Amino acid sequence: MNSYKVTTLNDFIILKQKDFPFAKGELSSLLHHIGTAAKMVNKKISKAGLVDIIGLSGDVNIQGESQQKLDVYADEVFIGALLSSGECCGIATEENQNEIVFSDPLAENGKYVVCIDPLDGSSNIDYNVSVGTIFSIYRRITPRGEKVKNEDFLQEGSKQVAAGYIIYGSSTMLVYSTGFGVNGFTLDPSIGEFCLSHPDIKSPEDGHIYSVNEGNYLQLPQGVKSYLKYCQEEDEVSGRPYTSRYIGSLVSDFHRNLLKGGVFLYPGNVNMPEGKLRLVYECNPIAFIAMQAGGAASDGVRNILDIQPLSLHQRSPFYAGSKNMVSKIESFLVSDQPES
Ligand code: AHM
Ligand code: MG
Repeated sequence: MNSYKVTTLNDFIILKQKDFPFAKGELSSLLHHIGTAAKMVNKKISKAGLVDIIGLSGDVNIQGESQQKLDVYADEVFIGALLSSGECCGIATEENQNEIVFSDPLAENGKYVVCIDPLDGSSNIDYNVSVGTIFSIYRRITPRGEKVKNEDFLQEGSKQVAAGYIIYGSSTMLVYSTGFGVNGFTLDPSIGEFCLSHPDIKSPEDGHIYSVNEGNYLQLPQGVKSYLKYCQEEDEVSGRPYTSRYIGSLVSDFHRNLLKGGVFLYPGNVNMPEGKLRLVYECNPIAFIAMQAGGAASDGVRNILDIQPLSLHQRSPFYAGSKNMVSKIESFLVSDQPES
């Protein structure tokens, strides 16, 4: 085999398009633009300690959280890239209260809407912790030629046409799925291309890692507390105690568990009954990837992808990763349900 054989993200997107005889290349173009924006954001992040870009921008986003300068930059880059793709008629981002409806004549006709968290985990960026971008692509509901509406962005996760994430880590990776498995691409900085490095990712059905912010322990539901005790108990057969790993950056925590086997938990707690993570920007795309890789994602009771979002910034308890581990958590949470 030729060791110089490389499949770039763009080669791969074109190759996959051939599997769909009626595809017109619109989704391919959209994914291509996301890849380009990711490279721009990556470049800026890699210089974060060198230029005056880390730290707060002074603005506060609609959820009352301080915006980092890089949040603002990433938000603008992804919006610009999607607008110029001509295939996207609107975008909802975690940094903006309302959806952004593109009024450019080309974009207005675009077939897709995108929901995106442009820079997740950015509160850690001053400390050189890995961060990520998380995205979802949906087919618009309103007819082409009309302006898209809020309901175009409030579709169940099961309607996602594609989803993925970019992890700006020790290397930068783009992982995505169009509903036919999951593939991962690593950015080769020497050629400036994402290259296929993790074809057809499959998540182990079981794992030995649990990832949760244990600082919230006292506020957690009893079922989650019992599950954590189960993870810590000794049992040779199932390989417990499990290992606890928590970076506090969803994409990084999820990505590690996806490859090694494990589960990520962000339960509701006394102070935040629905937890912290946003259904539309964070839970749905990560759940899509988890399931496409053979894993699972739940709010403790329901498959995340079956939840009808009611508002753009809605939060949801979130449990995602290896299939058997997610089922186990659900079995612990049954006892927390009020009797009917
Ligand atoms: P953000 O969207 O404001 O960056 O917050 C989301 C991040 C996730 O990446 C991470 O899983 C979680 O917040 C960590 O929260 P906590 O610090 O409460 O453990
Ligand atoms: Mg986020």
